[in-house]
Amino acid sequence: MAKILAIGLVSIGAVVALFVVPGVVTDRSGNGPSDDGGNGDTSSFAVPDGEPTPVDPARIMVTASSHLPPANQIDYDPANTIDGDPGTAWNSDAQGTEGRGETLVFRFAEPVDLKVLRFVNGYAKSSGIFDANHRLRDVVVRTDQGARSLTLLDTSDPQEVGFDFGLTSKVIVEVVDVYTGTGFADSELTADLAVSEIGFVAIQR
Ligand SMILES: [Ca+2]
Repeated sequence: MAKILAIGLVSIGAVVALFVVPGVVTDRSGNGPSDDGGNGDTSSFAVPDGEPTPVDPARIMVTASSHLPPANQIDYDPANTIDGDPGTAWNSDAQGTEGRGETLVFRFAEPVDLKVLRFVNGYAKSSGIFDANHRLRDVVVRTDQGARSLTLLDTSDPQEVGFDFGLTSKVIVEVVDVYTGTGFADSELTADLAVSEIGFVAIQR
């Protein structure tokens, strides 16, 4: 069953994704629409027509369950996930969890018909920093239409998943499991969960 769902996902991705990176994400849930996607009321919005295009980061507000305080003139704000720069990242301020249970919430200025999620996983600033920090592994993506479980690849290369996520005013990324970083030897720096970029391709008004 899982294999069939994964194949279905790839097929859909090939249709809707503009820049498909093959073999990106495994969909393990196949959950259909459910009522656990939050309280967004999109009933008054018609599904927009047209081609999927990247959602302008200026029309996204992002928050996180935690983030590291700035240090050495580097900040770790969740907004770093939508600044288009793989050299900046959100880092969780996870204590003993390696980032499991953390959430990122992206709210759109108006609902979009979401087709593709793009990720630059980990702290992609350099291979050493990427390896040292934790990376997303298993996540649950919640929209106004329901929830889906995804497994990301352990790479700093861009990866994406195409799927008909539906009309939604927000995306919540819940961290279920991580690829554990090696940490920083001979340093007081701590390893944290890092995500450099998350992008959204959608049919928009
Ligand atoms: Ca960034």
